[in-house]
Amino acid sequence: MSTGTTTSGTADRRAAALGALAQQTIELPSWAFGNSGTRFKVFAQEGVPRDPFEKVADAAQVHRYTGVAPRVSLHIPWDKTEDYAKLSAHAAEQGVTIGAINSNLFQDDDYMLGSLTHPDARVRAKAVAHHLECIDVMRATGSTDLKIWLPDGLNYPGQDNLRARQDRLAEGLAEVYAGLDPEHRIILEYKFFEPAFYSMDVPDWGTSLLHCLALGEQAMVVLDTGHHAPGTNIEFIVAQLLRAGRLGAFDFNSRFYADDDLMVGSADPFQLFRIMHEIVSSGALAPDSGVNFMLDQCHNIEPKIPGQIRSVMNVQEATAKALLVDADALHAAQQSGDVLGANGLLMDAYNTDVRPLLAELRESQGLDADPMRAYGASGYAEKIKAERVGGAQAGWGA
Ligand code: RM4
Ligand code: MN
Repeated sequence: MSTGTTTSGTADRRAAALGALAQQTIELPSWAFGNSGTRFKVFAQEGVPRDPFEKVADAAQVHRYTGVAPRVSLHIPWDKTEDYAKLSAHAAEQGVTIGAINSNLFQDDDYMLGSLTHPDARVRAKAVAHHLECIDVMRATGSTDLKIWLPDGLNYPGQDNLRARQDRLAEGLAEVYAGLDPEHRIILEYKFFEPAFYSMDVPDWGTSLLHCLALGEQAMVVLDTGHHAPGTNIEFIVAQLLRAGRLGAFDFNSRFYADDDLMVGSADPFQLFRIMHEIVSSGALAPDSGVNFMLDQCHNIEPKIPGQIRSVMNVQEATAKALLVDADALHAAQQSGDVLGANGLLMDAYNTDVRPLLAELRESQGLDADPMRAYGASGYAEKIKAERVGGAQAGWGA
């Protein structure tokens, strides 16, 4: 225990943490339930969903055992369906709602040299039209976030004009923005490399933020934790975007090397804690803060539903630890220049075993203290393996 931390203060923080954790929500990606892999191989798993209805049903299982995952993001056209209102009603029956609608600009031959930044006006118009279609999906499903991740970029210096591409992008985004309803937002993601290797058109938070600022109040930045160069101080970016009032969402995942899309909190739980500390200490955990906490992951070799359950639990653990930071003592230590005291206070919270606290939270909500065990015992995995025979499994590109 660091000096300055009192026992009654600890009990108060624990109680406050339970209250805040009870309000936390995490959004799940529909594509996490389909087959995925690397560019070398997509491994098929038994029982994988064949359509968006089955993906939503699987996502609902994660919510059922964790109690904190009430929304599912869709990816269009991967989750294209005849009747989105029907999909939305199906989600409601399962106890979840439709979250962000993700556009897809990376699997059409027309987009080889770009989408919203393409030199050809015909291709740019097609990319804009795709987003307007996604906005229609939002209207039919009650979704409020249009998530744009742009694969656009250049492989070779001189391949296209860097500035002209930014101008085209600004124009295209403005057309999409004009199609939003008042309750809608554009959330614009950035990524430093891949699929383009010389220069991405939205490589970093600064570029995303500049476009959002130009668009207006309904445009916010998405921070995908896997989309930075190794060693990047992500919590600094979180702090900066929160200061600017433009942190719209997270795409949580873990990375060892690049955009690995591994389970959040598995590669670097301390980084996740530092991110959540910025969130908690700036009040951005509150349900009305405007920050949508989403997962963007693929479970290539592990079973998908338990992979999502584990991920949700990892986010909860990092959040709980961040909520246990003694903010007053930390502030005092920072003000007095107590370097080791301040660092010690943060580490005390990080090193706390919060699993009993989360077990208590779940039991108070009528859930099993151990969601992994409860899901395992439910028989759902066996049921979908037996039932989902035939048809085409959903997967990367399908
Ligand atoms: C991209 C990006 C997007 C996600 C796709 C599947 O790298 O992270 O958020 O929708 O992958
Ligand atoms: Mn992402």
